[in-house]
Amino acid sequence: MPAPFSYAPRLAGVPVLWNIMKIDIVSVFPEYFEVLNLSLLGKAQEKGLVEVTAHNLRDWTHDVHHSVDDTPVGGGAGMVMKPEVWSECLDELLHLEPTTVTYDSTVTCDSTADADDTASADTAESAESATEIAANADTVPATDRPVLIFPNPSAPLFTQQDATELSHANHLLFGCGRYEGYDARIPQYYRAQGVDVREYSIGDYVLNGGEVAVSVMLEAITRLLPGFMGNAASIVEESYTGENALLEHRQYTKPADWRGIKVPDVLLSATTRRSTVSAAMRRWRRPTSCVRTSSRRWIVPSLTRPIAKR
Ligand code: 6GU
Repeated sequence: MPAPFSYAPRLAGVPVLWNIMKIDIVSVFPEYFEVLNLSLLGKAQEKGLVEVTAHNLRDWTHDVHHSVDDTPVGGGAGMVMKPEVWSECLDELLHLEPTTVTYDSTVTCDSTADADDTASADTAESAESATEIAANADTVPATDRPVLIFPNPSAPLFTQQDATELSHANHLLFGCGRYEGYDARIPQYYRAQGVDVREYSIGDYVLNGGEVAVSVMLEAITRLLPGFMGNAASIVEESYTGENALLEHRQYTKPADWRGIKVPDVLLSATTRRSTVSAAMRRWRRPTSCVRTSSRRWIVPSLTRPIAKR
């Protein structure tokens, strides 16, 4: 029976066995990820919380030019990353044998419920149905299966909820696309093999490749691992986390009056000990968070939740 699945951050008192999270990154610029040895993620590697390996996709090529891309079928600008090179690499890292996928080409399906693609029924593009083979596999908690993640500007947005969910996985494998992207059959094939495949965008703008997006996702995921950050409460309280996922209220430190701008009185009078949040403070913070959230995001916060516990 699968373990109960929770979106709660790992730090919220959930008993966790000590697992090293294995992270593989595949890129044509693996040096880019040397930066991960610095700062907190470097410390997390030293502490044995995570093990990050950046691989060079070109190591899986066989031609003299080590080519990883080709011109797009159907025309268009730029180059598309070839499926053969990726599959040799991913098969090795995921310990899979190469197979041929059989599927019903009249049924269309994509894990990201891509309605545009499924609408064009008579094209090879519509043959997303291979994913159906693995449809049930998507209900298994991420923890037990490797998760293969492709950054893609056309994919659904990566959220804090995704970061929390992925922080429970034992093995993450990121595939960084470059050029105009990667052949769409790559995620399709690995879904059909039962791999938990995700495609995410980190925002509505275009980057040159997936490397920056992977760094962003990695930071969001790994800081949720138990023992990664000193202060567990700061993770539970911050923006996008928790039951109502509000943006955080404004923060102040001392002095109470700086260049004529004052800290709100309610916060000064409410301050007791560093870790204590009084009812008065909560009464000020929650409405300010609600106003911020509704004016800056397409989310209408619930005003019905009690503002403060007594
Ligand atoms: Cl995941 N990739 C690229 N190339 N550009 C992006 C992105 C990803 N997310 C936003 N822009």
